[in-house]
Amino acid sequence: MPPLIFALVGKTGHGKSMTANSLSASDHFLADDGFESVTRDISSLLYTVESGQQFLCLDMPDVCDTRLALPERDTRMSKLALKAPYGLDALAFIIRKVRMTEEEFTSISQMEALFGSDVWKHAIFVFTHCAATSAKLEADLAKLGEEHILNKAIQKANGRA
Ligand SMILES: Nc1nc2c(ncn2[C@@H]2O[C@H](COP(=O)(O)OP(=O)(O)O)[C@@H](O)[C@H]2O)c(=O)[nH]1
Ligand SMILES: [Mg+2]
Repeated sequence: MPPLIFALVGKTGHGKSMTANSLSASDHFLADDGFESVTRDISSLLYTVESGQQFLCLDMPDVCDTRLALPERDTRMSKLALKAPYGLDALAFIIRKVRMTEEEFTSISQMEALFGSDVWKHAIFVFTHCAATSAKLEADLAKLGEEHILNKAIQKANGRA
């Protein structure tokens, strides 16, 4: 069975590396609050779960940082193409729940521009810094309203949050 390939995207400090460690049951990915740890490269790890299925996890630097010059954002995306030349099976959007800003929402809409309109078919939304139950998370999302960019994106992703 070929490995399933997925990438973690989202803003720096929102918990991509920590989620990558949890999923792979490793401490391979450097999870840190320190600014120095901010990396421009993709960290990757191939791991096998109990069923024997292999996963290739790609921990991405922020590709939606609007402060970055376009060539740097392109470089980050092209590094992904090198790591996964045949594309991704899934894309996990890591969102720090306690700090959902407008910029965060804008970066969700940018995903379609970066990864194409099919992106939602492969998207999974992961909320970090979220001690609440899933019912509370659902209630908080509902408060944003159906037309909210985040709820529309989750809807397009078939509710995978
Ligand atoms: N309390 C809490 N801390 C988290 C969670 N996810 C990440 N962190 C912490 O937030 C900081 C940034 O996480 P990191 O994975 O490095 O973020 P990245 O820049 O997106 O890779 C680290 O100090 C993590 O330990 C979470 O769900 N809850
Ligand atoms: Mg990281």
